[in-house]
Amino acid sequence: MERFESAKERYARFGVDVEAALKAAASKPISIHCWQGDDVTGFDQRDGGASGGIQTTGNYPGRARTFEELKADFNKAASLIPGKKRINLHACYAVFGPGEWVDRDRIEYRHFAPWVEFARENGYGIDFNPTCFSHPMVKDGLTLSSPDASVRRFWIDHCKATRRIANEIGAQLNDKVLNNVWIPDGLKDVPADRLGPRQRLKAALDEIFAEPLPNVIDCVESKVFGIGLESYTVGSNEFYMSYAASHPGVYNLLDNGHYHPTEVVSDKIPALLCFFDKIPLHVTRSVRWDSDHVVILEDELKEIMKEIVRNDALDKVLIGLDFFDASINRVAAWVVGTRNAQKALLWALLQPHDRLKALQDRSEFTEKLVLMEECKTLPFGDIWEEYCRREGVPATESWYGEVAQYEKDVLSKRG
Ligand code: RNT
Ligand code: ZN
Repeated sequence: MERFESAKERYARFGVDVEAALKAAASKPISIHCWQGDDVTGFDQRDGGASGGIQTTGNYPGRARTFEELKADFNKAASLIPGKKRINLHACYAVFGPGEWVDRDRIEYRHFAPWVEFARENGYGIDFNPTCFSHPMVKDGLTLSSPDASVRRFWIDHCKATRRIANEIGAQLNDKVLNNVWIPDGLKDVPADRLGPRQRLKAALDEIFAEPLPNVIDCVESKVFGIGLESYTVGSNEFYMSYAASHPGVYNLLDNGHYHPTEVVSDKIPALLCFFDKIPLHVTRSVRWDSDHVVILEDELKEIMKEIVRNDALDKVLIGLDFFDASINRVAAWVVGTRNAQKALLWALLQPHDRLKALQDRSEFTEKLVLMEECKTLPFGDIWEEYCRREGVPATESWYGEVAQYEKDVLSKRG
């Protein structure tokens, strides 16, 4: 407490209101992806496992295999993470009753009602995603852009079904639900036709988004390439950015693993803020490719959060996470990555943005640099620990003891 009070004073000297920062951090939801818990496997395919340009690597024991296990693991992780939480669900996590199964073009709200119950019990929001990968109807790496009309039909019907489900989830929780369309479509080798697949994708999206659904926030996620699809991606950045810009109500989701190595999402946020009232994010960490490593507290993550905070965009930028590592304890991976997103958010809330902006506008670049750098060594840790205490979660690395115990008691007993 003493350390917190003195840290608060040090920040106050820079004009930073620590109490306001703590409040803002605690009220900004982060959408935590359910798929870290089971390596993007889902419940609806017999031979589950990610395919379609994405890959999970590692075989750490204890993967969640059922709805019950995934819920338990999610709650364990959530109990060690401060802040407001949403669950980011994929359609392949449909919960079927005994002996029941329908394919993805036929799923309905009732297959997700158990998730809504879980969310309600725990005070979580929900976001949703069609699962256009890891399925036999992905033909030659293609879904919505396939030249085969029956393949396109299947995935269009799937995406339409997910929008209706998302809308009903929103109605049940009295909330808006983000529904994110990502497809793997691409080609391994030099294309003979780059335009045709994009025209087919555009027509498919028009059909998918035709039905107005008041509780859904629609978005599309671009990508630069996927494994096995190195030469061409149908849903490229330019394609989806233009699609979103010309289709009011459809937003462009930025995944920071989906751009060329020197492009940064932190710079894209203020560009899009000039044109869009919402920007959904997938926060991840790419090591040499879109590898979806666990999020760590690195400079670009802080920079992303700074752009959200200093542009007053906490209500406009929807923060979601997208990483999956099967080489370490999956519950710990969730906790590390999400605590880091929370840390970066709080850190950004504690920077003297107004002073720094004024210095930039007066071209006082030397002082701006000095101030920015001095702020980096303010006693952030003392504020973070107080934030965790107020949120009722462990303030230090002691949380790992709880995960280690859970591994011993629960995870290690899974076959
Ligand atoms: C893939 C995209 C996509 C997926 C999830 C599982 O490159 O990032 O968002 O990771 O939908
Ligand atoms: Zn993503």
